[in-house]
Amino acid sequence: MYDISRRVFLELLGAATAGATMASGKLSDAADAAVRLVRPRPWYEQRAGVQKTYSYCDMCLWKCGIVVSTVNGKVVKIDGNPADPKSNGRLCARGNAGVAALYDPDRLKKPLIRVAGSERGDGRYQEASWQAALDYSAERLLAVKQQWGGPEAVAFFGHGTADGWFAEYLPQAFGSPNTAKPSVSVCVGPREVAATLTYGRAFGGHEPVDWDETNYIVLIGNHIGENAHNTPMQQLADARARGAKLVVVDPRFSSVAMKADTWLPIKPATDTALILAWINVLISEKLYDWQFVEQYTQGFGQLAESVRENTPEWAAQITDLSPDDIRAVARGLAEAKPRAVVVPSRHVAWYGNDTQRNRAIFILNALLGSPGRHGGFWIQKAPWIEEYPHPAFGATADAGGCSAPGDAGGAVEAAAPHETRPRADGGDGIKFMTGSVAIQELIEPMVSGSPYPIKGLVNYGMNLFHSIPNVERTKQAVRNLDFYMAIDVLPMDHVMWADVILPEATYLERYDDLLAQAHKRPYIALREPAVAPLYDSKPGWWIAKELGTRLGLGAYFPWATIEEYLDDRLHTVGSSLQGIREAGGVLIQKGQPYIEDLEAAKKPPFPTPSGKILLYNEKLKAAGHDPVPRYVPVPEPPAGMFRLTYGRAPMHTFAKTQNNALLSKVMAENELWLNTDAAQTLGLTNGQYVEMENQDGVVSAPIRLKVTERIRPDLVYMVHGFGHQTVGLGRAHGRGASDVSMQTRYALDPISGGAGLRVNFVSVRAASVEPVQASRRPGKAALLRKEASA
Ligand code: MGD
Ligand code: MGD
Ligand code: SF4
Repeated sequence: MYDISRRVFLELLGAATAGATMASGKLSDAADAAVRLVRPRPWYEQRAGVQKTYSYCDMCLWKCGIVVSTVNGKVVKIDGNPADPKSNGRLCARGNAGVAALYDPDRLKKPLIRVAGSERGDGRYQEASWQAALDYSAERLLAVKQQWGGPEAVAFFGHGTADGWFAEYLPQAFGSPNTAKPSVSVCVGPREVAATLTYGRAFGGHEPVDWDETNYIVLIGNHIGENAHNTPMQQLADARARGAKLVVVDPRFSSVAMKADTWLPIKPATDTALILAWINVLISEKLYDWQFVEQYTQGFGQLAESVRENTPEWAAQITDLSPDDIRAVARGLAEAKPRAVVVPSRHVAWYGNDTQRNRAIFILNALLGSPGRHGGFWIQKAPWIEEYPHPAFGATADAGGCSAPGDAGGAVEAAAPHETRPRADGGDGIKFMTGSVAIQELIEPMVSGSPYPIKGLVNYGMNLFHSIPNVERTKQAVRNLDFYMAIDVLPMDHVMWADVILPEATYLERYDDLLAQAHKRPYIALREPAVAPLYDSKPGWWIAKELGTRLGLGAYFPWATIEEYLDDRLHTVGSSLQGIREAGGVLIQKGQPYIEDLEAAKKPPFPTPSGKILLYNEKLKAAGHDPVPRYVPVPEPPAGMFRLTYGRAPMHTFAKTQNNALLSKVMAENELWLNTDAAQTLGLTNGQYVEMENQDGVVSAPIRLKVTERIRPDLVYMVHGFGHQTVGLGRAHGRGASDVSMQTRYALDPISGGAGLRVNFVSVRAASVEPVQASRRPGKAALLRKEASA
């Protein structure tokens, strides 16, 4: 079926192509629109009664805008929202596969309470009503608070859209500073601390790289394409199409390295030496942006003195790269400046010295004059929407009485004054990680009781046994808890250790808070349900409100419905729930998108004490750290062992999508990458199952071997997120191996609290046991029967 006749199409196309930009070989927008118009209408749009709902994707944390098509109460298709600045109407594989997350037959379906007398991890549960599960949870959390000296004895972990309720709002209302997300200390934390120590401001989760106008891009690690954040993938592709140069620094010939002009196969853990050598070339050859340096930086003299010896020849010996290649990239960057960026990576918790590596990157960019300039970094602006007004934290918590379920108002009683204990992650020692708590450092107080015991854990959508290093320590910590509660959608390994399991409705079945995004042009996006929650699942906001009310915190949830809450927030930007729907699910802030001219900026864009970029940082010096980054070697793999590294595959998100029916078809298990020569020495062949043994004698599950020239011989590489152990995950169980199970050690970054994960070493040998899934894999017919009966 076609939307318009062939004749109309030809007329339209003729008119459109007349103005087409044929020089570029592309059709004009009008022609492109005409082509789109006459495409056969997809099957799901040919049915009667297709309903469209606006939302944003939750298959990863990037949050692309989507339009969800529903027919007869069933979601049939998810498309990118063309009005959305992040998706631009396009989604990655995972975004498209959201339907299979909604209809996963293995989903958690009812609240569950662990059977009395069973051990954590036994997996023995009884179904409960929401009322019973929430009453019981609140009672146990209040008992922990009472028995262990206050609310700090309860930790709150969270990751995912509704983590604002569980890892920010609720803990603040409850009075616990021990609240953390894995996306900080096991991910981007060192980068953000480095940015603050250099530019006086965090870099920002939605990396403010001006891809649209840059002419020279350097990626360090950052494997865009495998790391499938939709917007940078599109922007990098466009930049390359425009002719921007691309350099990739990676010990592995990654997908993006294949697309690069230059691949620098660096020896792992030596990147700081390379960056210092680039700084050395810019300074010694006087190639830096001296006007920018003079006007916007301080400490140039000390920087120049500090890197004097860090020549390309010096770095070549450390990095295993050639001095000429190192010099060529520095000169290329200089030639393109200020439209040149050395992109700060996202997952940067690598070696425990990660803040200094990231500081070196920010300093290098400052020498190129790229911060706040076209083709460099733009300066993020906060979105213009206001928070929902709530009582001051700490003022309204009652002494622990439970309110009736659904009592939105809750009783506001006088707060019993409480001596707040400082956060338990050793935050005092990690001086510069202000605000965020190091998640892996909160495990220790659960094990040792020091500096004080943490005895309760509320976990919203955080993969406790797949995202934090030293899983055995985490299991020991969970065994020691008085109460552990998991709010999740799947029976993940850690979920099956909880005392209470609460099934959340998936993102396609619920409202969530508005996405208020500091983007190049700040914008607000709506998530609303496309279908009603399946089974007996409930949205996160509802669970937070009901639990909060039972904890005596009802005053913090004064709104009766989520629609009322969203509507009120939208009124602060002159819109409403209906208004944002009518606007296509997205409101984009009007006006100047970002600071174009640093000199015209009203406030100094670098809010350090002096208003200047700190090439030399006095505070670091005072705290006993290097004021200018220095290369510090980290331990090398012992003979016969390899450094264990890991990364992303475009069709999976962390450890949460391996059970997805569509995505597991594309990639059912991970592989271990090993260099061809190393494999030959070990007598191992491509495709066979192998196992790893790490420096502490821990042996991995069997994993298929990928023998390849695309990796240096001193490391192995695997995709993170496989090796699930719970049988409740019908597709993911027993598939591949888990990187985190081999990460029995991590290197704590003393500046940022980051957990460097690439400090584990493994030997590789033929697998001694059969892969579980291969030996019990059901036939296709059995799988179909299972799905049909679910
Ligand atoms: P990195 O760890 O920096 O991750 O993605 P990135 O920030 O890109 O990059 C992994 C790369 O580093 C690999 O290519 C590896 O070979 C290389 N590498 C290993 N050791 C070294 C070294 O010593 N030096 C150098 N230069 N390179 C090294 C993470 C990012 O991905 C994050 S943080 C999130 S939150 C998103 N998660 C995610 C996902 O789960 N799935 C998909 N498909 N995409 C994702 N995108 C994001
Ligand atoms: P996921 O595996 O995505 O990782 O850490 P996590 O966010 O903990 O776990 C998400 C959890 O949320 C799963 O239990 C999933 O079932 C659940 N979930 C999914 N959808 C929903 C929902 O709608 N509601 C609720 N309530 N739950 C839901 C990621 C973190 O891990 C990050 S950001 C990085 S960059 C690090 N990466 C990384 C690595 O690459 N290797 C190792 N070894 N560790 C790592 N840790 C860090
Ligand atoms: Fe969804 Fe992909 Fe966008 Fe992530 S990058 S939000 S998975 S479409």
